[in-house]
Formats: sequence, C-alpha cells, structure tokens
Amino acid sequence: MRILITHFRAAAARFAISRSVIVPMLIGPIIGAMLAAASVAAQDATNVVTIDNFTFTPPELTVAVGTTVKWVNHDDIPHLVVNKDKAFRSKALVNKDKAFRSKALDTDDSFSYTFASAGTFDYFCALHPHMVGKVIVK
Ligand SMILES: [Cu+2]
Repeated sequence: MRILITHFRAAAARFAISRSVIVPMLIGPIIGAMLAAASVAAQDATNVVTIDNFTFTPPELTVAVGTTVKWVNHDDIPHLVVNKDKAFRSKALVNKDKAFRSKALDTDDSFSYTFASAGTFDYFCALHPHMVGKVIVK
C-alpha cells in the first residue's frame, strides 16, 4: 500500500510540473496574438485617412512627428494623394522632407507616408483637385 501511495504521489508531482509548463506554453501565444492585434487596431484607428465618395476622412488629421499616415482608397475609381508643396513648387524649391505624392490608388490600394518634420501639410487628389485634406504634424 505504501508503495502504491508513493507511486501515486510521484505521478501527481509529474502532472503538476507538466501542467505548470504546458499552460504557459498555450497561453503565451494567445496573449501575444491579442497584444499584436490590439496594437495594429490602435494604429489603424488613429493614422488612417480613408477615401470614400471623393472625400478624405478625416479631412484634417493631427499627428506627432515621426508618425506614418496611411491613405486607403475605398472608391471604385482611382485617386492620388499629392502634397501641395510638391505639386506647385519648382523642383528646386521643393523641400524633400515635406513633399509626397502617391501613385494612382485603385480600389483598396493604400499609400503611406512618414512625417519626419513638424508643419502643416495640405494635400489634394491630382485627378480631382476639389478633394483636399490636411495633416498637421506637431
Ligand atoms: Cu481623386
């Protein structure tokens, strides 16, 4: 009987060790995936400008220096995102830190630009110049 109890305790101890290893192994990746999803969602919510029905939304976005802003075209016709500084100044005068121009964005295409310096960046769609927006970098 004593042998049986000892054997049982040994088995129970083994189970306790294996459970203490397996549970974190299972939970670790789940928590990691949840954190990754949360950080992606937070970035998307704050730094995305959507293009819908010939309109940039939000029309004015304020971000910190170093922020990447992503424009996504949800219309079924192409749009371009062009900084006014880039469009209207001669090449010699364009401040490269403050100039951006996307390619033509088809449906669900996106364009990202990282704002490395502070300032107000007016932009418009080169195909439909009445479409305007603004990014304020502080
Ligand atoms: Cu357009």
